[in-house]
Amino acid sequence: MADFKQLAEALQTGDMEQVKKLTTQALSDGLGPGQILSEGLIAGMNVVGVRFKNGDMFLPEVLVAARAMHAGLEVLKPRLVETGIKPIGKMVLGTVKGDLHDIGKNMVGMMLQGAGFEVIDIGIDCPPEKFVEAAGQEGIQIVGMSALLSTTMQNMRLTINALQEAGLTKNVKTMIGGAVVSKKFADEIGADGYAPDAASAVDRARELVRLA
Ligand code: B1M
Repeated sequence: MADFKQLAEALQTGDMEQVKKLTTQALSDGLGPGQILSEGLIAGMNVVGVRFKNGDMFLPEVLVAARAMHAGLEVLKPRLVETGIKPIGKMVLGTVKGDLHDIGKNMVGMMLQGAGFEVIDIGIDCPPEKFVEAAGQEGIQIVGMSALLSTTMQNMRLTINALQEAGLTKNVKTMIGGAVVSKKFADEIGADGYAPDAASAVDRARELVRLA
């Protein structure tokens, strides 16, 4: 019989093969994909998020755990689609114009997906109009922006202005993050949320979905 504790532990240690095996086994034992997702994969990823936030786990380990999470999600995906489990929120995520850094953004995206969000990743070096186009899609509740350079952080302001001009900020909340930005900067440019790391980004996104 599938063991969720074992699955969550395999995820935390980034054992991709074991995660795939235990996820497949759980499905063939007749367990629901939603339960496997929440009690196995997300439970494991939540621990990773907390340990990373507390400094007990480092970036390479988080990336390996995130890769294992993806492997498990790939196994579950067809069954999740069949059962029609609704994502808890839908968001767009990208690195702003002029900025090519994406490691942090990808981590944030994976953590959000792990927490049950549908994430539309629009990539790096995204001009405001690309964010506007993506944010106009059906059901988008949050637009997430990442920036790592002091020269590109101002493009977050331009993106928020563009979203406002397009009339999208009534229904869509904005969230920013990245090493160069802060809560103070978020307030200054009118962003609805700021998160200093991937685990906090999940908490903030949960709050923003309630407001959207
Ligand atoms: Co660049 N780089 N880089 N770089 N790079 C930094 C950012 C820098 C601090 C290094 C330094 O000088 N000490 C510096 C920026 C200085 C500044 O502006 N204040 C810098 C520079 C100057 C540059 C270039 C200009 C260098 C050059 O060419 N002269 C150039 C610019 C290219 C461009 O973007 N146009 C450049 C290029 C690169 C590489 C391509 C070589 C590579 C990026 C590879 C890639 O991303 N695919 C790179 C890297 C790797 C770094 C460092 C070493 C590491 C960044 C990283 O991935 N951190 C970085 C120095 C450093 O940070 N120690 C540096 C790990 C990652 C997990 O953290 O991205 O902060 P982070 O994400 C965190 C949080 O910030 C938060 O959650 C994440 C997980 O906890 N977060 C969000 C991020 N996005 C979020 C969004 C959210 C919420 C939270 O909501 C939507």
